[in-house]
Amino acid sequence: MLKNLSIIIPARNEENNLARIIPLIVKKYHQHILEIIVVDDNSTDGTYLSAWELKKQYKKIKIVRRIRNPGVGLAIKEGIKNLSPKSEYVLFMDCDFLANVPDIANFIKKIDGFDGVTGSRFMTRGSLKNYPFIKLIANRSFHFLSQLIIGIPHSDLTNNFKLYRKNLVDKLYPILRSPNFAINAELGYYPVIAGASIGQIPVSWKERTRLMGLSKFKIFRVGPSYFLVFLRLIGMRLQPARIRTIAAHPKSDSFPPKR
Ligand SMILES: Nc1nc2c(ncn2[C@@H]2O[C@H](COP(=O)(O)OP(=O)(O)OP(=O)(O)O)[C@@H](O)[C@H]2O)c(=O)[nH]1
Ligand SMILES: [Mg+2]
Repeated sequence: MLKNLSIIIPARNEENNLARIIPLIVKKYHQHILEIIVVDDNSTDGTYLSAWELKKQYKKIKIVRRIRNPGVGLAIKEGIKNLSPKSEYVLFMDCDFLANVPDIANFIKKIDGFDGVTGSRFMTRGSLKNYPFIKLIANRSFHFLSQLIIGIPHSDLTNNFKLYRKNLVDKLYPILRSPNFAINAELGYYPVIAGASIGQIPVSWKERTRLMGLSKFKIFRVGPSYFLVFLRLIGMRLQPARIRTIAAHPKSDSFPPKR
């Protein structure tokens, strides 16, 4: 059975979603979970207090609070930095993935034989409900161009729903640069370009409702960061040795990870 699973959840103004998603996750997966790392970014609602309330009941919660420079990329990096040395697997997911909690079982089933598994909304049996049109165009263009220019066939690497072996996460950590949502593209694409084996499972995606709070994703603000990631990907493809060198981690000497 898969054990020592760490879950990293970035949370900014997610008071209500956090209080709903944590009990759902713990109820179904407690035997796999080592820790749930909630990274709050100086939320202006009760997210931080809500996390502490939850911790009274669910001891495996680890709360990380960032005070300055909010940014989901910085928050995810902070989450990685706080992983327990016992951790063997890391699940990345958003606070509003309430309907996706059952998918975690499919990630766990699939990871055997892979370095990581990503959740795809665009493969057969994956689905999207009310996905904003502009986001759809941007997402599909990114994947189309990365397939055309860089030769990466995966259908959805930018979704923050991924289960990776900790070994792989350790190697990625030093090369993650985006302070914002573009970190999701870095986390998805770098392992593939570096030659790690990444499986996909279909997942669904539902636009958050008003009751679930406001979206923090602002496409025009983060667009340039995705473009930078794309340029970095081209650089890595042209000089494959670069990612191997960059990805070298003091604790390990090879990439992709040995199992
Ligand atoms: N810690 C931290 N978390 C953030 C920040 N911005 C967003 N998040 C979290 O990142 C996750 C994704 O943010 P969302 O607003 O759901 O963005 P999205 O999924 O692209 O778009 P919608 O679902 O339509 O809102 C959620 O768990 C947010 O709470 C931030 O600045 N800091
Ligand atoms: Mg969301």
